[in-house]
Amino acid sequence: MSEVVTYSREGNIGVITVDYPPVNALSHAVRSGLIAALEQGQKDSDAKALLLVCAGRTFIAGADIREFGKPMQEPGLASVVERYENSGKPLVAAVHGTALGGGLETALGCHYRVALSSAKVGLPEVKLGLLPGAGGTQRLPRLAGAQKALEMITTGQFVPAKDALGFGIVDAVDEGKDVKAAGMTFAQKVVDEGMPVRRVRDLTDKIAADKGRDVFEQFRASLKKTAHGQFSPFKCVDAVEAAFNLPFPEGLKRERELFVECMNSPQRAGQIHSFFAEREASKVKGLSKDTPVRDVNSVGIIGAGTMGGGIAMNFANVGIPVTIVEMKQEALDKGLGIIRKNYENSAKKGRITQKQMDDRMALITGSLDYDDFKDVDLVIEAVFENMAVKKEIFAKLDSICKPGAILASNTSTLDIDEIASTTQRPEDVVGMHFFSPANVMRLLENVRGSKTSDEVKATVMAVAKKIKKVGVLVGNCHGFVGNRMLHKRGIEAMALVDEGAKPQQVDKVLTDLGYPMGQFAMSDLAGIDVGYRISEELRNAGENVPPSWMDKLAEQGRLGQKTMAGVYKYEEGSRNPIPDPEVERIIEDFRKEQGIASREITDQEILERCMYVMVNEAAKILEEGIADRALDIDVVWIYGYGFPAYRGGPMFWADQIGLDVILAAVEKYHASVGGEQWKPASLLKQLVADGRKLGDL
Ligand code: T1G
Repeated sequence: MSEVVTYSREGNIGVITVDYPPVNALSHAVRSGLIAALEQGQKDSDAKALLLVCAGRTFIAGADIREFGKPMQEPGLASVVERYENSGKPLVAAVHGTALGGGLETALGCHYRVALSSAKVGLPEVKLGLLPGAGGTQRLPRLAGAQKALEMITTGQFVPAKDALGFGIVDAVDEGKDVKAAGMTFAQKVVDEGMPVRRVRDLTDKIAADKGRDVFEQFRASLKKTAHGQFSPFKCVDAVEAAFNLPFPEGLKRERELFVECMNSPQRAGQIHSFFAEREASKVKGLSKDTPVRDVNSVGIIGAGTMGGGIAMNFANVGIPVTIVEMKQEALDKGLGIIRKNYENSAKKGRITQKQMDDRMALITGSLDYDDFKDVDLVIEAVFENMAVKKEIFAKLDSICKPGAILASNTSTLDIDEIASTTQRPEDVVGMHFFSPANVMRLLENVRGSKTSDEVKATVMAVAKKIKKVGVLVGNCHGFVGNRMLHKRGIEAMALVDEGAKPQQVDKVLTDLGYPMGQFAMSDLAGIDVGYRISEELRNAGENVPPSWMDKLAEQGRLGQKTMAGVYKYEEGSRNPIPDPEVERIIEDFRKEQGIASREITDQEILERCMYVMVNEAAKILEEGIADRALDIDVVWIYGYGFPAYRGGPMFWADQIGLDVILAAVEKYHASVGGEQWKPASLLKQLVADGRKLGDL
């Protein structure tokens, strides 16, 4: 008998129990154990019905992703599910936690499903570049119909038990906390009432109702906008459509063909890398998992601007009280008003209830007095990027906050050690770099200073998890990891336009790669005045910052979306960037002023110069120890800048391109332009020489 799946009988119910921590994933051992336990249950003449239940935190959460890419060992999951569905005895699945992917598919192979009200179900394979490959695309529509099946399978959404009941996916919801008791009660009911073996594959009413509808074309059209460049979402639609066009056995075959196409796609490799990278990044290299973590039960925020307000919402959303301090009542009122507006918008869209909004607003207190920070566990400074101002603030915090309070800065580029130097507690000072909009973007770039203690590092990583962010711990340098690489890309993007490319050509190369928006559309979103002010400050400080056509835009008041004109123009109420001939004229005049003869520039050159310069900079970041692993950089770019998860992140993508190819290009550009920008990273050269990958780091 397998030790991960056991069979026992209680009364006249045979109980099949899966116990394979952490999430009962369907490893080979579990699949084999499921077959063995089913066979025992079939032979057990005293068992009049069978119950499938899981130990631990959740019902089966899916196929064992760690097995992907390795030779599949029989029995495959689809055959396990088929054996369960063909059981001569009624089979009940009792679901708790998250029944996902192959887990839900296994439950759909059973004849009845009961779920705890706290449970959720889903088919999130699409998030791994796959599709449900064990009958989910054929069975779910037979219970929930075409529309709901397509929604669930193309988005991978988790559906709460009560909704699943309404959709027909589960047959009963139990308000208790004991999933086995819930399962036993339902199984006993099946026996006592003589309820039949009811195979999902035989259900036809939902298929008949939706046959011939054009819902599939509608989904394909909408996916063209939302799943730009992705492969598996479209295959999901094809698979579900087969349930309506083919008999069940042929539909299963069609699902299998499409699943194999997805499994063989480079996008599957990228998405699974992203899945594990996100989890690995939360385990800081060299930081013991037993490092003590301080309690963070109250938070102070300095600055009620866009960032401060967004940061505050993250804490209120998880029930942590927040005090926001501003200098002036007017700024405070404005900031609190924006928070309220954000919550009202979410409530209007049904994302939160009015009560949730009221509870969250009640957790946020405005103040003009720093003394209100004296008892908080964590303070996050979110004022504008000026070192002198930040140093003054931290000196003040140091004198007010209690011992053990963590003092964090949301700075996006500035030196954490210099900020910490104004306090008597540098070990309690850290960077917590949120990404705008802070209540939406999932990345939290935690920046360790040279004196930041392990406890504080562990605490801010735990805070990231608590506020549902993806935390990455990085080292202290100008721009840390994300913005340091972005800065290099920005230099190349600007140079490419100087040399003859149009802004929209550069942006299209980046959006075709899968970014949600290009370099210049991003400038318009952030505001061109932000970069202009920084350049002017540097020039006034005597730095040599060359003039740029972007400055001309700022000087003409073309600041981006907020003035409906920047690099692009915008129609009233629209964020859609429209190329503007006026800007092309400004750029042409600038080229003439600078004596630049413009030339045709290929998309390939744009891709190489925008992306390879970042890969080279990332190699420098790794060799300097600013990032511990290549996967940390992948996570920063996926969750901070929208780099497509289906390409695995810039490091995973570079390994797929080939570091030798990238190094040759870097050396070519270095030969033509020289300087630091393209100086080949020693690490890159070493990896190529050793035949290793960035992913090996
Ligand atoms: N396989 C292997 N390991 C998994 C796993 C899986 N499916 N899911 C989670 N883990 C590990 C994870 O790496 C971590 O490990 C630990 O469990 C806790 O996870 C045929 C082909 C279930 C909602 O896509 O969404 O079925 O770091 O930190 O935040 O059609 O994990 O502790 O060593 O995420 O509480 C479909 C993926 C697979 C579900 C729990 N299923 N997992 O979240 O914990 S494809 C999925 C999740 C499939 C079939 C197809 C989440 C979770 P470690 P965690 P969590």
